[in-house]
Amino acid sequence: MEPPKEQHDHGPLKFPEGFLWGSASSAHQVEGGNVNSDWWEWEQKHSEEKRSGDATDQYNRFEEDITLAQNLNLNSQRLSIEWARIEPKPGIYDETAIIHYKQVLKSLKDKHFKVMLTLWHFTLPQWVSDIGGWENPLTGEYFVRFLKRVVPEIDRFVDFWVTLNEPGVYIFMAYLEGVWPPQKKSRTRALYVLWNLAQAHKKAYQYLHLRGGKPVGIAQNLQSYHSSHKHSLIELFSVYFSDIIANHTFYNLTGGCHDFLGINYYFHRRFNRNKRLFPTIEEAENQHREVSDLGWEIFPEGIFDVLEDISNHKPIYITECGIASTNDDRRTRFLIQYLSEVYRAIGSGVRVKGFFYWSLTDNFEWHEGFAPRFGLVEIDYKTLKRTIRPSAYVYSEIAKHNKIPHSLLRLLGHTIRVEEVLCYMHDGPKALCEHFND
Ligand code: IFM
Repeated sequence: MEPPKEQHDHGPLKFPEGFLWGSASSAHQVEGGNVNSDWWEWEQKHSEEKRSGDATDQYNRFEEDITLAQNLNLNSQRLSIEWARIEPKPGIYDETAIIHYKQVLKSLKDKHFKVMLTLWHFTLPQWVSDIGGWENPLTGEYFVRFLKRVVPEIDRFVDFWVTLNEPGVYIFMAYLEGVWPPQKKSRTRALYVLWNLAQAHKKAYQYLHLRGGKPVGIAQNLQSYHSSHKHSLIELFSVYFSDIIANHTFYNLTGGCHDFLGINYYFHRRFNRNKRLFPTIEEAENQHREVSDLGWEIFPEGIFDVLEDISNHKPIYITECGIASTNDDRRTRFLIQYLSEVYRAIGSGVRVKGFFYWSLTDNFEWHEGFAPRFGLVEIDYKTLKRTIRPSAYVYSEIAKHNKIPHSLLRLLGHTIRVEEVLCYMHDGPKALCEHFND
């Protein structure tokens, strides 16, 4: 009897027509010189390495960075404008800053990028922080006043609005961990801030949605949760409860005010009871799991899980996903693995429409300073010279062809070396196979 034929799926992972391939950044992390913000104030009280200073000087080098993104075949960009720059004093707007952002956005549109613009990405003008920041319900009013001043000037250059970036992470870092400004550790304040951010989003949504018909959403950090292999009831309960609190609360407070779901994916958490009364989250590093330079577990299946879980028939954009690593082979593997999982989610019916790698260049990683290297493009902080990392070419090829070649996936069983991937991309699978047979 003939043995059954082995089934092989040798096709490439072809993404839907019009898929957005981009990178994401935020103003404070790249621009430099954001002197009227609460973060700047915070940084001056910390050591040199924790100060954003000139950052990557993107404020002056935006043309160079936009050209880099264009040369890497990206068709979209997510960036933010800086409230503290535009409204450095209450009700006083800096025309030069507005003109600057118009130039940046126009340059993107001239090069045919789809533009996703974030309106608040963690930083506040110092004067807003002085009146209590997001603890004060007036901040939401001021935020919308700021939008009413700036949006009419720029909306012709924008395709998607992101009102708020990662409200949950902000609340956690600033009000529960007490690490980020205003460094207030208080659950009550955290709840006020949550409520005020939700109200601010709703008001901003109504204003933006009604005026231009461009889709409006938030960028929400979603975490994937699992229990340890023992699956005790209390572990399963922790998974369920954490998912509701971390992933769904903000959506529950702002239901109906999202034209799309923006998902930032970085974290996988595993609960383990391990003879204790209550389970705790395992440190991935101690479990010998692969982690980034920040100790964050590399868990590609997690992005599939959160996409499946959140999917509600609205279009979804991965507004951020990236890895801090000085090992570019690891970044290459990360990209192929995570994008394969995004593809799998699309195949199972989730409407993912785009992927924005965090980030185009290395940048200022908040209280971690400049050490974490997220960039497709390396920054030499002494000279501010940009150097394209090899992994960027892999991403670029995927973006250009709108697909992951199947033979790239075969590499996942091996220790990926980015040179081999590039050799494959330029000379075809034969060259790569030969390489492996060496
Ligand atoms: O750098 C941050 C960004 O500001 C928000 N999302 C996560 C990124 C990496 O930590």
